[in-house]
Amino acid sequence: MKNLKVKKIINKVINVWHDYPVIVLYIVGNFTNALLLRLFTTGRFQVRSVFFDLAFIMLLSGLSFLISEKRRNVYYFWTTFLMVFICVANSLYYNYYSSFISVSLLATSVFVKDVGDAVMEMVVRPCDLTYLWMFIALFIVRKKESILKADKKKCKKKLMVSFIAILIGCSLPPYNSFSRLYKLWNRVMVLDSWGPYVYQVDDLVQSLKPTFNNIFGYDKALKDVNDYYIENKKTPKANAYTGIFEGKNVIAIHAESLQAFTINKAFNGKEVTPNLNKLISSGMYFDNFYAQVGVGTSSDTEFTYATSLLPSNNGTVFVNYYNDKFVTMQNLLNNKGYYVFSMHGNVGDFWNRETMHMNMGYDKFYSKSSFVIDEEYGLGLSDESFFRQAVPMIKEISENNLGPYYGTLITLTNHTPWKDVSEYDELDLGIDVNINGEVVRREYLNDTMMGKYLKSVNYMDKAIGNFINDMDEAGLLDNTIIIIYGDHDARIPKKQFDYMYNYDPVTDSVLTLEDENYYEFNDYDYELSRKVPFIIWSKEMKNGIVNSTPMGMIDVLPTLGNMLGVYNKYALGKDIMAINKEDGIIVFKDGSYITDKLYFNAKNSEVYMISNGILENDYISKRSEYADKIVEVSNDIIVYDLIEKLD
Ligand code: GP9
Ligand code: MN
Repeated sequence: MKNLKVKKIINKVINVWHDYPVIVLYIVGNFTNALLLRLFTTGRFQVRSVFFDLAFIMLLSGLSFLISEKRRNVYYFWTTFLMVFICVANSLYYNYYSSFISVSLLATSVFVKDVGDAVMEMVVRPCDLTYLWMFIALFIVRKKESILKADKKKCKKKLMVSFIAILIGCSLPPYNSFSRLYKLWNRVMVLDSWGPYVYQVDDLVQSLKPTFNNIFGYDKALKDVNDYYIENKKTPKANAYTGIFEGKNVIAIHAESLQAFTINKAFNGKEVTPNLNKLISSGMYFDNFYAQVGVGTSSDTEFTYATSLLPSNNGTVFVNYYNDKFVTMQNLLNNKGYYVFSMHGNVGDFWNRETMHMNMGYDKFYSKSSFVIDEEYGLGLSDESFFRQAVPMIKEISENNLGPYYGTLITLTNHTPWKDVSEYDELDLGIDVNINGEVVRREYLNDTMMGKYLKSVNYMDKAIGNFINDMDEAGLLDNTIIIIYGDHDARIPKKQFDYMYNYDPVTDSVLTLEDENYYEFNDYDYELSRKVPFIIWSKEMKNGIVNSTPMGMIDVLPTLGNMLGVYNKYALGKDIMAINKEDGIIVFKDGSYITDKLYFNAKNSEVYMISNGILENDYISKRSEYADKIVEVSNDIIVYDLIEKLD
């Protein structure tokens, strides 16, 4: 009896497959691809999200019955094309960024294209292309479909299944996923609980939001942000650092991909960053400092540094919101009589800088066309030539202006993939090891990605060192302070760190967990190693100060601004000189944060302890709430262009 029933079901399935292979393949194939995407990215499966995949595909297949049978295969092809595209793009993107792709990236893709070869080198894995099997399968079965007339009944049936799948999905945990779907700060969590297809539709809607912002949410955002500033009203309080640099010239060096672990690091007795180390030994060094970027990388850091707001979650400020009004370091200083300029050896429209720098309050942007291109590495003019040519230009600026100047010098050569490094490499990262009285050469880091990066940092350090000497010789350092910040981490894969820390030259192998000298560098150590340096230096400074308060790019304007005598009442960061170590917090765009005690990873809702000690009961909840608010207020200000509309 039981056997008969099973047989019947199997026969039915075979019949359905036999009669309607295209629809069956369409449903099963696209569903399988969504599962594969999870397998090749996060490796996590939330049961509820699987129901949303099903609901999405059933909805699309239901709608196909409203189309005449002649056109239906075209419909299946194009909707499958979109779903496969979603899987491939997200699979590739996740491997590089540990997050999922946004439609708003299309607007910034022109910049990603220029740095694309680096991306391609690192990310294409065979598994990222497995989703393409769907096209082959569809091609094979495409003509075998039984004729199904446009049929409203069939459409209704499929929509019903879709509706039931949505109901089941919604009844399963986690229950706070609606607010995640709405805010979309944490893309990984949204995909975890809603599946890739719903995630991408959500992302599309959120990316179009700025276009419709007058219809949706504007009033609420304005009220929320106004309330925030009323509740958190800050009045500037003077401290020991207030105005110490008032009236001084400032040169801020935006150091491409400079990570803090390179500082004070040496190989074969040679420091990677001898010049920066020297500046640190007499200046101020913030050694617990992080960039807070999103997809806008370099440009996001420029934005956060200048405004003390976090970058947007919907698109990139420089590309999508270049018309917005912001209070910036540049326009505050401009109002104080500073001449404010920027210099960069790449084309002016990269990251839309030409337009955005004017909006930020720069008087002039000297881009690639202002320089003689006598040496090119990677994306443009070499750092050495860039800095060499910058000195006479700064000299001219200082002579032509009565007031002080503020200049941002954006470096370029240390951009991934450090392809030309062999042309300027001066650092030997090999090891000579003595084995049984014989000297054996181990190449160690020389030909690795990490090695190329370290050599490239060493080159940038040399270019900065030469620049400071040239500035001094030109008499330009006497009334000038130098700021140096790493703009974001270099995205070197974790494996490269494991190798660097655990290579054993004697055995020419990499230590494993079982070895007593094994240096453990787990996923969270890797996250925490994304630190970048922040240095303030002037010729007069003699005794170095190291400040280890947790500090983000968002804190630069309140901290440095206080020293320069400017104040932005909309700043969301803190003056690091005015707070205790335990009050420092670095909030990232997805709601994750770092304090002196712990790292809270919002993607996984996990806590990684940095220091020992007992936490108050509400330590996490309080800070998570604070982090969410900072992300939300920043995003609202940007998306709804609120600065000039606040009370
Ligand atoms: C390009 C440079 C690099 O001009 O600033 O930008 P990034 O890829 O680091 O965002
Ligand atoms: Mn950069």
